[in-house]
Amino acid sequence: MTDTTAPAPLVSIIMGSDSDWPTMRPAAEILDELEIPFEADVVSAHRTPDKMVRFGRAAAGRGIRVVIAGAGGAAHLPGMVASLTTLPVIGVPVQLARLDGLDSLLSIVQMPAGIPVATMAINGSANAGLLAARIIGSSEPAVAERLAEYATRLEQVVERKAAALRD
Ligand code: RP5
Repeated sequence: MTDTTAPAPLVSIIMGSDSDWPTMRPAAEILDELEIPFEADVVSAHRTPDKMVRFGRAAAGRGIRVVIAGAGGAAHLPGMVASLTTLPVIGVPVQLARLDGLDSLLSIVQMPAGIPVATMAINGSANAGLLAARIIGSSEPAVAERLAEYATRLEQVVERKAAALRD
């Protein structure tokens, strides 16, 4: 049954295959931690092209503010979705067994002028979650505040580790 009390998602995490989920999960974990409602689904540029077009055209109207799109190999999903919406699209190159993810990175990063995709590092989905949060935080002070707290916690972890090293 659909939970009608759940807040509407602001971020959509899509990926070319369910096999991408372990790589994309850190984006979901970051958004959870920052209390940003999100949704996650498999949308394939090649295997479910009609679904991709429907998704891209409807996302903004459904209240989505940022799309995070992960794909591996011939990774056309982020660029194709960016061509179907004016929402910011963050691409995550997923590393597959061959070519070390370089194929995914290059096929996402080399967009033609006019259709931007913010490309993360290979398997860099945690930063995709953080970038999505920053985009939302630029107009929502509560999210910006949680991002500042996240940065402070990160700093404390690094300092604790450095102290342990010195002891
Ligand atoms: C891409 O093909 C997906 O994004 C995935 O990274 C890759 C392999 O998909 P599976 O064969 O594991 O479903 O479209």
